Amino acid sequence: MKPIQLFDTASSTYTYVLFDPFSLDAVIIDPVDTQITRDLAVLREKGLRLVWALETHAHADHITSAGQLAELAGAKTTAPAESGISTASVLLKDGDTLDFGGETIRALLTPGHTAGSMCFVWRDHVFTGDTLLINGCGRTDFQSGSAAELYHSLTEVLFKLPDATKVWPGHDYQGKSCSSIGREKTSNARVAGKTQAEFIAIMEALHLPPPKRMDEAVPANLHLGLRHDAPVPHALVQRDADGYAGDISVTLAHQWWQAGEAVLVDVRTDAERAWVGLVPDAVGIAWKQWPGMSANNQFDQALLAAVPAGKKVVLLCRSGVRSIAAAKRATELGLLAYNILEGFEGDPNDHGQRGQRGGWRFNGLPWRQS
Ligand SMILES: N[C@@H](CCC(=O)N[C@@H](CS)C(=O)NCC(=O)O)C(=O)O
Ligand SMILES: [Fe+2]
Repeated sequence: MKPIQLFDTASSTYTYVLFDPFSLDAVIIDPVDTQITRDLAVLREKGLRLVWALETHAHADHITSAGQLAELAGAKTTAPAESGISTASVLLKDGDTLDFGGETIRALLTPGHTAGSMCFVWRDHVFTGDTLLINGCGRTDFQSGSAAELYHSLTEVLFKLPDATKVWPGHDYQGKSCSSIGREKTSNARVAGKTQAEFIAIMEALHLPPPKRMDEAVPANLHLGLRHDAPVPHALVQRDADGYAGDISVTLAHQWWQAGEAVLVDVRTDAERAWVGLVPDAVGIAWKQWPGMSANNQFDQALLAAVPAGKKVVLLCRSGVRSIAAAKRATELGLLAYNILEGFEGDPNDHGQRGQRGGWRFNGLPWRQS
């Protein structure tokens, strides 16, 4: 089993996709915002379900797409607890594990490039972020970097892995793609055979120019690439006077769903859902599937059965017409009901956290393959 290695030429960043061949549950490591279409296409082509989006650290040279992947592909996000990335669903500590299907990833805390940097071990592979590069290592001159700590992380943590462990770096600036612990231990120009003092001297003498996009990238990455500072039009418009609780954006719906606060209900017909696909994580309960059906009793029963007490219900359809009618009905039934703005086709004017995207689609790709 090998990881899928993907490269972003603008930032020389490697992104990795790992998957369990049986369940097709997948993980992505260090995704790049400008490559999200490529990454979603890879997932779709292979029929993978993205379970986790992992960050090795808060990057200084490019912006992550982890936040967007959470919204679009339904992934849960993780980041090192000490990375300062506050919005990840799970903050990892040294030795924590993450499961995807029958596979497990183990997090190793490897400070040095940044204070919170982590590497991830999967089978006989290690994803080293910017801690260990091929014949190099991450710089240590910003983001709480420390050459002394990096020396320890390299020699006492990574080099203690079996020599045959394959090394998959977060960047390569010379066209190299994979190495091994054994090879780096014996031939890495910065660290092999060096004392800690020699290593620190090498790092201090690098005098690298700052990454070009640093000022923009670091603050964005602390929010997983989502622009929390930007206004989010239509995030929640109260509609109590109209007979239901409110209209909400897809972003907010997704947040509520991730937090376990709301049930998503897709009220399109079975035929529509079969054609376009069920919105992932939504329950399909068609609104007036059979015209003339008296009192739509079947809808009422199914809806009440789907929404546990204390949870909100968020309704969606193709264009936002039926979901409003359904939200009003749900309110009559005693539920706290919201409508998703513009429905499945999306709101092209929602330029909030979701940037240029609209609704459940991004560049024509569904929010997530179900
Ligand atoms: N030239 C690149 C900066 C590259 C850079 O500084 N990369 C960091 C990783 S975020 C590093 O640690 N590089 C190590 C090195 O170049 O030896 C840019 O402007 O984005
Ligand atoms: Fe970095």
